[in-house]
Amino acid sequence: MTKPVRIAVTGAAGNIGYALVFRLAAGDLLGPDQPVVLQLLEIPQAAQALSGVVMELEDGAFPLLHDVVASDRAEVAFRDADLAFLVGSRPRTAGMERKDLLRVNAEIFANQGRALDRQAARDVRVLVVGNPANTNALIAASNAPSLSTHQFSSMMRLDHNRAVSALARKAGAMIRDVAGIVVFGNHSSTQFPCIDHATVRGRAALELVERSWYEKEFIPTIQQRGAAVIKTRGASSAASAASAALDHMRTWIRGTEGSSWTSMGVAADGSYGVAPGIFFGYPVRTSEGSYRVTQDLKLDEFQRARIAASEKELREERDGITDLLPR
Ligand code: NAX
Repeated sequence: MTKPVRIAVTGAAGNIGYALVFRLAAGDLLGPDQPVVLQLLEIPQAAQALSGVVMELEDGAFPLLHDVVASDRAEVAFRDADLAFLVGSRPRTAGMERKDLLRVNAEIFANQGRALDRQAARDVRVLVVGNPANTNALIAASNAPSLSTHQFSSMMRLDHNRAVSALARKAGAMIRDVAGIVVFGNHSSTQFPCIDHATVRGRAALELVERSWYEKEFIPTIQQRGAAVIKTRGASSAASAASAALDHMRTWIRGTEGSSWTSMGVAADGSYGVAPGIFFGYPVRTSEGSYRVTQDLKLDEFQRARIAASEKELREERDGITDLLPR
């Protein structure tokens, strides 16, 4: 039998975790011939809820689900993990400042980085979803010195998918007709969803939609989409976030196939004028678990200003947690 792939999911009893684990068990990430072991991490207060998720996974009778491990210890959940989805984090509670939230979550991701360093498969691929995702990815990677920073990434794919879908709807096209979108920067309201290089059925997107729609409607709508979902649904994005997490990991493993690039939060390397030291949403091409920042895009003043604004925010986030960055 094919050796199962070990997939760790943190925050597995939360909203996104609950949407994600059943799709992983059903083979939506690795296909119908690849068995999986799910290694689920929760905090002790959510242990009972996690037991309920495990019961439902059993009741799903998923042929590909070889085993399920449930734990409140990162060392157990990350043991020999080939892939890790770091979803679990603390939500903001009443009276909590953004910087307090950053701090609480920074400590979680520092611990999880250390546990991955000790326990995970040496070629593990780690996707950070829990917010602030880019800075949490930086912290986890920095606390895992025996792994490469290139084994860590943060999720911009939900923003990317939102942008692709909004452009397709505006242009009266199908999702598959849209290429060349990138979401630069932070997974926050400073992000820059860029269609300057996008095409729809091979034609430049900006020949099909008005510039004013792009600047005044599209960009703010994508930046604020998470808040709009909360307002409308009464709960934050969960199924679409889980779906984007699968898309992100699948593209990373399988590759972008020469077509276009995707958006991933990865270690800044000077590309597009963003100095190292933060995780930044970039256009990347992927192949078999590696990625390369696409260098081909020409930036004008409009694009550069938006990239700089998001970079500034990420540097400020970093300034709040520098003591948790050992390398
Ligand atoms: P929930 O609050 O429903 O679930 C989070 C779960 O994580 C809870 O069950 C909690 O017990 C668990 N948890 C907390 N600390 C933990 C720890 N130290 N180890 C393991 N588990 C822990 O949130 P949910 O809606 O699932 O969202 C999860 C995270 O994704 C949040 O930080 C959220 O802001 C973030 N998001 C990121 C997105 C992105 O595009 N990068 C989009 C969606 C989402 O907003």
